[in-house]
Amino acid sequence: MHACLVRRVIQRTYCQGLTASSLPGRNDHARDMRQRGQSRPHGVVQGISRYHMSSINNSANTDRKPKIARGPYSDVTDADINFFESLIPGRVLTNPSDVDPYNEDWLKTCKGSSKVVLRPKTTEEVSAILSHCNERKLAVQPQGGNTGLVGGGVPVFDEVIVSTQLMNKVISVDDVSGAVVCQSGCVLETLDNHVAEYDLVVPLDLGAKGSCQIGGNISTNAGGIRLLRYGSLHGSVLGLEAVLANGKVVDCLSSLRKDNTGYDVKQLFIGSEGTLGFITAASILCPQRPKAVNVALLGCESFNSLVSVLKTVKSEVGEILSAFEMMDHATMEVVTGNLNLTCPISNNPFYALIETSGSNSSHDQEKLNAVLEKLMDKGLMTDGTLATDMTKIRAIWQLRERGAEALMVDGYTYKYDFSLKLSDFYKLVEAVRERIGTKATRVVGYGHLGDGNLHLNITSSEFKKEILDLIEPFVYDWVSQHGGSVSAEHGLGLWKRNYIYHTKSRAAVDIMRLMKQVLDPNGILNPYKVIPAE
Ligand code: FAD
Ligand code: 2HG
Ligand code: ZN
Repeated sequence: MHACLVRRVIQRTYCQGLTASSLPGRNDHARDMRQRGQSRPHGVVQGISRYHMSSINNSANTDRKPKIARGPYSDVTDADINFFESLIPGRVLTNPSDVDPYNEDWLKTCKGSSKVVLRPKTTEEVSAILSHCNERKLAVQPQGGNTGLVGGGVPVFDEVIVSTQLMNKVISVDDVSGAVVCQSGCVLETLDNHVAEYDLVVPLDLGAKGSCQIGGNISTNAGGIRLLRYGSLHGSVLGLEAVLANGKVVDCLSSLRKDNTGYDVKQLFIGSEGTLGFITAASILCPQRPKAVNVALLGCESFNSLVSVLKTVKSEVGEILSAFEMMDHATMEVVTGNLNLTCPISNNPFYALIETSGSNSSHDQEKLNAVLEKLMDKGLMTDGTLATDMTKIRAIWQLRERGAEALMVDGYTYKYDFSLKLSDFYKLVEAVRERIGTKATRVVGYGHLGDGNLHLNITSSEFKKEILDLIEPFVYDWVSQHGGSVSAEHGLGLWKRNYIYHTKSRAAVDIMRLMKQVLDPNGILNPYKVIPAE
């Protein structure tokens, strides 16, 4: 039986009909389509938003909103609007229908009531805006692509929204060092398409790439599917320019690989979710774009087999491994059921999505095939397919990347993002499933297995307090007791800030408060987020 399955894997590989030369990378598809005049080839998120707006809930679920008192901030006056209009003429939105989309998060779990959106184009404009807001004590909501999943990118009350939407210039590309300098509002996918022209790749990739912006990515220290290969943005960001709450510009926009002149100040802004400064530009170290990409989708009978697959794959093809993702059966059900996607292999309790990126396609395929054969022989996988052509690679990736979108079709999503030891990873999903029983529509587990990052999601037709109470604080306590993190990659935002102590020590949070006090003494930047309530 195993030999037969191995043959199937190999057959599928060779059925793709690709020659050993020039196998396209996943994002080369984007470039090909752009060259054919389609500007947003797989801008998944914008597509999702439109679909979601028209066919699912149309407004944020406010039942869940934590009870927070508005801070001691001023109200926006006509004089403020006039000031902004004189500063950035034609780029001040006040019409409620224009402002509305900026008030609500992608998940439709929170909605603010801001009356104004400012769309600066330059660092100087951001500086003048913040300086004015600081003097007037107006609260500010920094916003990028508004794809954040923790309620951190939208106002809680009437914060002035400062959007980086129009700050989308690429400043320079050094194709030898790989240093790419750009404004913070560059959309991740657009930036990646741009650097592809220089045979470079942005070392970050995620399902929201069609909408999220590099400034938002850096502010959340987004992880995504390539962290396994290229590490976190704390390493890939070479330099940053940020504007402090008082309008002062902090220029750390270096493109040097090595710079040990004192504290690495830029790190403060990476992952601080807009609470310490407003990022206006970044220098990112972009590696050489891989020439050969292969993707395998495997089915496994147990979570333990999945972990053994990871171990084997790391040891056999670790040098070309670029992603190792997992999905459980419930995830496959939701993406195939709610989005009409097709799974190319038989039903299994667990699935592994393995991507390799290298420079020699026939060599990589040979190595990957050899591993798959080994996994079959050991009985660690029951079925699998290997894709080398772009269409099939895309189709397989969609099964994993469109999980968040598929869940939204159910109605309401309770979304969690944990770091856990692999020995605990899936036990939490099972514990939650048992606890919730039939009260929820589904409990699913997927994530970046190679990084120990579990995405646990529960859905119901609408928000139900009864379900939330079964989930929280249970999941946070469980993760804390098992030495995990309550936010692996999405940040704390509004929803998770009060669970910070489940992962961070009091002393560490005290330092966070001190840093906030020093850099933003009036607390105007992204209030009510990240730092826990006193
Ligand atoms: P926003 O949502 O606009 O903002 C996020 C936070 O950053 C807010 O706190 C905001 O105030 C702050 N901010 C934004 N811009 C600036 C700035 N210029 N200066 C200072 N602060 C700023 N996340 C992952 O980590 N990994 C994934 O794999 C992943 N996949 C996703 C898939 C989907 C379908 C979706 C919808 C989201 C996904 N996310 C993922 C979450 C989200 O895309 C990331 O957090 C992303 O980095 C947010 O970028 P954004 O531009 O949309 O930021
Ligand atoms: C992903 O990895 C994103 O797909 C979203 O981080 C996670 O939907 C989620 O819970
Ligand atoms: Zn993720």
